[in-house]
Amino acid sequence: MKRISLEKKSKEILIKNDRGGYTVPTAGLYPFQWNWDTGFTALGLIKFDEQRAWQELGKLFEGQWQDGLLPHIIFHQFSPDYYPGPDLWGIPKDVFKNKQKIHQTSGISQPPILATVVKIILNEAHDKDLALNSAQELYPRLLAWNRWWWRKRDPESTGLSVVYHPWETGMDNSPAWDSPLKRIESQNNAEYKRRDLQQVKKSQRPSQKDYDRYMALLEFFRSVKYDPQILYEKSPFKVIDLGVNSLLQRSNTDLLSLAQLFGTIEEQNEIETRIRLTKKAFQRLWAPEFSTYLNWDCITNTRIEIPVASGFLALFARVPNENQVEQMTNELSRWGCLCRYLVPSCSPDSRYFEVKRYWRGPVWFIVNWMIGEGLLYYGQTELSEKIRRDSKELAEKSGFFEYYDPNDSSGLGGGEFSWTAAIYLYWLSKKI
Ligand code: 9WN
Repeated sequence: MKRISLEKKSKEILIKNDRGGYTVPTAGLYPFQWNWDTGFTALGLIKFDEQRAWQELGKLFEGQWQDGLLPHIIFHQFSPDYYPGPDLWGIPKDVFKNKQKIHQTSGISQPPILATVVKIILNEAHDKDLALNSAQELYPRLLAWNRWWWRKRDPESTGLSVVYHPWETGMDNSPAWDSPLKRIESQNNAEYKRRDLQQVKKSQRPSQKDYDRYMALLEFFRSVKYDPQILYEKSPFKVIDLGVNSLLQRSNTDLLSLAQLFGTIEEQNEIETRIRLTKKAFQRLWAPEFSTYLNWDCITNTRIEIPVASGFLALFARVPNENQVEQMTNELSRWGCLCRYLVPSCSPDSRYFEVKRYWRGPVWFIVNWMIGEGLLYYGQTELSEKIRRDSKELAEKSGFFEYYDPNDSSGLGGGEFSWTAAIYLYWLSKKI
C-alpha cells in the first residue's frame, strides 16, 4: 500500500468507527468507548479534526465517578456483541458524578494516558482558544482521576498504585499476570458465553481459564460494591503494574504543566510531591540482572520475574537514570535481534513468548509509540527510529490491525483498529 493511501485509510477508519462523539476501538469486537483507547484515538483525530478530538475526551469523562475513578469502559449504548456488558458490572447508581443522567460503566480503570494527551493536543492545536477552553474544562477532572490513583489505589502513600484486574493494566493476558491469576478460584462457568471468539481466532485471544478468572474477579468486585477500602484489603489479585505506574507518572508531570496554567499553587505542590515520591519508589522495581523494571505481586510481596514490554515504558515516564537507560537500550536491542519487528510484548527468549497470542508476544502500536518517544527523549535516536520504521512497515504490509506477529508481520485480533490508525496518523505519517 502507498503512503498516501495509508493516510487516507487511517482517517477513514477513525471516521467509520465514530459512533457520534466517541470512537469504538473496532466494530463488532469492542462496541463501546474504552478509556486509554480514547486518549490514543484523540491523537489521531487532531490531525484532521481538533474539535472532534476534544469531544472524544469529554465524552469519556461523562462516565467519571464521584470519587474520581474513570472507568475502563463507558457503555454509551446497548450492544449484544460484547461480554461482559453493563448488567454484569452492576454498578451502584450513587457512584456517579452527574446523578441526573443514568450512566452505564465498568467498575475498574485503565492506564492513565489522558493528561499527557491533553497536554500534547494543547501544545499542537491550531485552534488555541478551543484548546485552552477545553483543557481548562478537563483539568479538574484529570486531577480528580490522578488523585484517585494516588489515594484510593495507594492509600499508604508508597508512590506506586495497585490494580485489581488484568483488564486494568490494558495488557490483559500478559504472562506477568499468570502466577497472580492462578490464585483466583474459578469454575468453568457454562452460564456465560464469550463473544470475542465469534470474531477472533481462539489462538489470538486469552485462554478460557483466564476468562473464568477475569469473571470471578468481577463477581468479587460486585459483591463488595466496589468499595475502595475493601478492595485494597481483600482483592485476591493485587499487583503493581509497570504500565499503569509509568503512564501515571508521565501524566503527573503533564498534569503539573496543566496545573501551572489552570490550577492553584497548592495543587502544583501536591502534584510535585507525588512525582518525587513515585520517582523514588520506582527504584524498587528496577532489576539490574534483567536490564529492565519488573512488575510486583502485592499478595506475595515479590517481583514477577518475567520481562515484558511494559518494563520499557519507564522511559516514557522519564524515570530511569542514564545508566539504566543504557542497559535498557542494550536489552531492547537484543530483543530486536531475536525477532523481526520491535517491540514484542514479551521478551522473545522467554518461555512464555507466543507470537500470535494477544499480550504474550505480538507488537502493539501504542506501546511502540510510547517506548519510541521515551527513547528519543533520552537521545537513543537509532533504536527509537528502528521502532518507528518497524511500525511503519507493519502498517504497510498488513494494514491497521489490533496487534501484529513480531516475526511474520501478520495482522492479528480486530481489524480497522482505531488506535493503530490514530498512532499511524500521529506518529508515523509525518517526517517520512
Ligand atoms: C478488555 C479495547 C481494549 C483495550 C485493551 C485490550 C482489550 C478488552 C478485551 O481491548 O481489552 O478491556 O475485551 O479484550 O487488551 O488494552 O483497551 O481496545
